[in-house]
Amino acid sequence: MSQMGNDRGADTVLALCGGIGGAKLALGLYHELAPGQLVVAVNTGDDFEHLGLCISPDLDTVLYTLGGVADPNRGWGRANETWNFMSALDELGGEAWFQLGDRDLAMHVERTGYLRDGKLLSEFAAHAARKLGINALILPMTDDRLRTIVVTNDGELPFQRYFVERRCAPVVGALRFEGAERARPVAKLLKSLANPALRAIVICPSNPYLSIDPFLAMPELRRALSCTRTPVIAVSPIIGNQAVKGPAAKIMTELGIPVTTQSIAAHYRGLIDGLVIDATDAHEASNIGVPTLTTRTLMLDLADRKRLAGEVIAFADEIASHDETVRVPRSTIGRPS
Ligand code: FO1
Repeated sequence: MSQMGNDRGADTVLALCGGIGGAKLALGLYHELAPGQLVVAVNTGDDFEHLGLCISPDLDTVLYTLGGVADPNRGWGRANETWNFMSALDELGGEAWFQLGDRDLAMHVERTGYLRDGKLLSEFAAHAARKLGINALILPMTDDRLRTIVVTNDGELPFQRYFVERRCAPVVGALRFEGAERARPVAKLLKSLANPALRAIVICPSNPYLSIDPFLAMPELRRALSCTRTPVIAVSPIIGNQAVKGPAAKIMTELGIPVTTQSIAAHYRGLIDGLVIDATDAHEASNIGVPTLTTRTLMLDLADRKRLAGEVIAFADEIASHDETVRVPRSTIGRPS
């Protein structure tokens, strides 16, 4: 199906997304918006080369989720998967720590072929989205090489070695985003951000340190986010001092950051116009420092995803409707560089 609707600009919503939590809200936005009105930019810091294949886990999670073929239990990979390749690889003593299902393999083989032919990751994403019948613009955040490196008490680990092979066990001291200084956001992402008619920018409830910071580590993207007058709304991935899924709370603790929604707001300070927090954390709302929407942010089913997406868009519209003279352009506020 056509992805051309996204060039219209008006009523378009841009979601910055990484991982499973992000894909859930992206799916809600996809259902709530008219066809062609959603642009999803996806973290590529988790990408890696494995068994000779180019793997883009977060991109695939978004493609499979919006394409309706994601495994509902794992959140990553495809539904109705079989694992014959992995079993055979394991028998041969191959590297079986990263699970590649038989169906999922097709995505990696096709992508690897595209990239070997000199095509771009963004071209492959558009092709895969079209083949999966997705009527939204799905963009890797960059076509350049940017890799998340986790600095741990056990040395520096490429992201998937930390996340999957080591099951997030090593203690995190810092995160590095190799290549970020030189990486350029894909042109369609910059175009989307520069569009004065863009309705909202949603930072999905993805891990801020692992999934969203790779975006912000690209100087051009951070600058573009700083300059936009479109409302930027983040959804907190922390509920009641715990991460909904994944290692966010563990990493925050190891980095000496209190596991609160206030910390999430502080992390995005100067970048966001509003934060969406869970009702469990309502007591923190008065100390957030930006307008706050308190609601149920846990997304257990499609109805939850759609409802939260609708509320996030309405919250952005409300912020946009405030007198422009009252809204302080964020580019004039001190921002972390
Ligand atoms: N996550 C795991 O915990 N174990 C795996 O073996 C694994 C394999 C995998 C293969 C393809 C893919 O697209 C995702 C996969 N994931 C796996 C998920 C992935 O590591 C994470 O969801 C993200 O990188 C973090 O957002």
